[in-house]
Amino acid sequence: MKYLLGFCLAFCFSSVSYAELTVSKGHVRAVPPGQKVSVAYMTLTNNTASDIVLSGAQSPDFMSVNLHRTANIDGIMTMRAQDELRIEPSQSITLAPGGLHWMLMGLKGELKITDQVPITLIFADGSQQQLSLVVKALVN
Ligand SMILES: [Cu+2]
Repeated sequence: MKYLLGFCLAFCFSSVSYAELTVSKGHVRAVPPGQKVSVAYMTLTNNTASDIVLSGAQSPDFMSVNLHRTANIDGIMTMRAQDELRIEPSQSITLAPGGLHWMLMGLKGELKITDQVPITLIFADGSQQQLSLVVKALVN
């Protein structure tokens, strides 16, 4: 938390976009050695008076980061890729097990509990927001 605060103090006020979207409860799920796929969860809150549209994300620790939505279709749990995520003014959207999540594919190293994973959120207007998410065990 100290690290995140320091990061925020250093960078949050250099660009308006950093204060517009609050990211809380962000974490990446730890995976057993050899497993190359994980997920990231977080709560996104729009503090502005206009819509914020997320169009993707990337991380140096993974080959790809994609937004997915888990859905129960005719009794079968499936994941559908989402092209974008629109967050309306004052709205909070929670990415959590059973719903929206960042699908992290192609893990390049290892994910150990308490590690920090850098993730860059990419918005439809081309702006970006840097995050550092802590790695947690399977449970929330
Ligand atoms: Cu997924």
